Amino acid sequence: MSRKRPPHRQKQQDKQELTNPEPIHNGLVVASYGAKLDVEDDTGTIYRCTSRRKFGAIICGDQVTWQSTHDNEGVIAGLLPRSTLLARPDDIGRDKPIAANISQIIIVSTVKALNNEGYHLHHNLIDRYIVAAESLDITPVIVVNKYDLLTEEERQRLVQDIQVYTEIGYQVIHTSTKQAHGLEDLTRQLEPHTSVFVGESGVGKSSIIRSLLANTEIRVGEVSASSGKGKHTTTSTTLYHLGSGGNLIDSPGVREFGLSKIEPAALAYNFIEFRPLISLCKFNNCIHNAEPQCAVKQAVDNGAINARRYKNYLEILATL
Ligand SMILES: Nc1nc2c(ncn2[C@@H]2O[C@H](COP(=O)(O)OP(=O)(O)OP(=O)(O)O)[C@@H](O)[C@H]2O)c(=O)[nH]1
Ligand SMILES: [Mg+2]
Ligand SMILES: [Zn+2]
Repeated sequence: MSRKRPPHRQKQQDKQELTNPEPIHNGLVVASYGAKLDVEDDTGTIYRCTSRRKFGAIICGDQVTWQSTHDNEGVIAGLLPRSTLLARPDDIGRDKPIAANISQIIIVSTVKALNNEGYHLHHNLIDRYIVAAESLDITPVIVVNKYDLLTEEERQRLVQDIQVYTEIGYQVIHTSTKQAHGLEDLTRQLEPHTSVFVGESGVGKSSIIRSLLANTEIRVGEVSASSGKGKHTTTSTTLYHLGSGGNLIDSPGVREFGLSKIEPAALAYNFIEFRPLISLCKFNNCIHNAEPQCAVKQAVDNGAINARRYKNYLEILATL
């Protein structure tokens, strides 16, 4: 439900906008805190800007126009069209935008998420983010962090678990911020892009970004071993410039990632290894679930499609 502004106040505001004599600048949103935005101008100076309800949610990565009001403060004058928008449904099913104009999604994962205990790789979450990326027609990259914490046995298991992604054509990079492992490979992958880092809380998104931006101060969690307190979990989405080119967007960790806008019939298309088979199913409206003579299910049965990917497909299908 949206509350309408009383008409006289709206008029006043429009008049104010029309009469603001300040020049209009272009800017890039580098952080958003609800109605307050940090907007960077061409020279790299950041202005704290207020937005207006009529623009809807403006988020990290957005290109805007704005006008100065006071020193280092301003007001948003317009929102430029977006090339891409990553969003997720909030608790009540409304779309909550995460980042705009991204060209790559970095899915950060680890087998040692919270407390560094036990082997745990969240395949379902990885597959959901892959679907989100494919549905935006952008490439996901899978980063598995905290390599330093793994035993030899766990490393071998991880290679097996993650192999399916390299087989279907995705890049997988193993990283450690403690041993500076894999970070050069990752940097090369990031350079031409605006990349959003996503994944569970505690997997090391901010740590990786901090390692890549050695000179920029960003808040990263360190849990004190004695108290377990003092964890700096990321609470707002922030964009950073990579020295060698490219932008990195750090986002708060999630527990789950819901997919909102995907039609059940379109889901299979976002599992890239299913794509060549879709037209071979007997029924052209096949959703590869219970239909007879389904080419996708046949491929699962003969091992050409990974059974876990198919299981996650069915799980996601059930939520749409
Ligand atoms: N051993 C080890 N610990 C790591 C590594 N990377 C990050 N950590 C630790 O993991 C914890 C969480 O790291 P963060 O970078 O805050 O994780 P995050 O993904 O940004 O978490 P949220 O902001 O809550 O989403 C911190 O204590 C880091 O020091 C790594 O490669 N190896
Ligand atoms: Mg973080
Ligand atoms: Zn089918």
